[in-house]
Amino acid sequence: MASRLPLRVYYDLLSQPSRAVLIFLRRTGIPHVEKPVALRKNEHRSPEFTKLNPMQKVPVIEDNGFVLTESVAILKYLATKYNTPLFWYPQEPMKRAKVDEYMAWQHANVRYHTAKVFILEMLMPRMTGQPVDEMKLTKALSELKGTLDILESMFLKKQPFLCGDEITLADLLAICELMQPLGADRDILKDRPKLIAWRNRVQSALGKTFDDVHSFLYQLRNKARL
Ligand SMILES: N[C@@H](CCC(=O)N[C@@H](CS)C(=O)NCC(=O)O)C(=O)O
Repeated sequence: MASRLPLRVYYDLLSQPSRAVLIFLRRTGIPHVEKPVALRKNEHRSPEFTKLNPMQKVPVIEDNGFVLTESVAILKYLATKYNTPLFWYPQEPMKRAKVDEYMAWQHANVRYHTAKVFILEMLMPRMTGQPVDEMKLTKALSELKGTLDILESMFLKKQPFLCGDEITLADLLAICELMQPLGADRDILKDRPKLIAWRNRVQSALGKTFDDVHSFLYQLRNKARL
């Protein structure tokens, strides 16, 4: 019988969707091998990695020869293939549809707006040596406000997690995006008690894995404080 290769995950800890996939793998105990790909060293542009993912992005998984990109597809695949506890990605059609609804929405909303703030406040000044463009940052923060309002008024209107009473893949993807501006010491949930309470619930559901996977982001935050 042909031997099965262990599942490999290619990731960078500064990549929000990578962190979501890594947390899921560690938290659910799916056996895997972790392969860091340092974006800041351009390792994602190496011929070897480009062969694996011509889009030159992380995360990627390789499961016994099956290569998959895109965090949402990866998380759904892992939950289904490895029979993880049902609360992550429920089978009941309406519950599942609500998780899918969030995951379809988040790319152009939560991800887009939080990443923009992080890029303007942290990445651009580092890459160009120029100070933060305050006008652009103010605009990005005001656009982000609308997205945070929707999280509170729609997704968390009458339930503890984004899609119901238990944590799902939606919460996992969301928390990793919402944490990103913290790298520049900006807590975008500050002054939003409803979202802070949700973050606390998600963090305690994820346990130590959450802080482990965010360790690099915390280091950046600490440097930004100096
Ligand atoms: N839609 C993709 C996004 C992947 C993505 O944009 N990854 C970024 C890091 S967060 C990346 O690898 N960027 C490298 C580049 O674009 O050069 C997903 O959800 O997995």
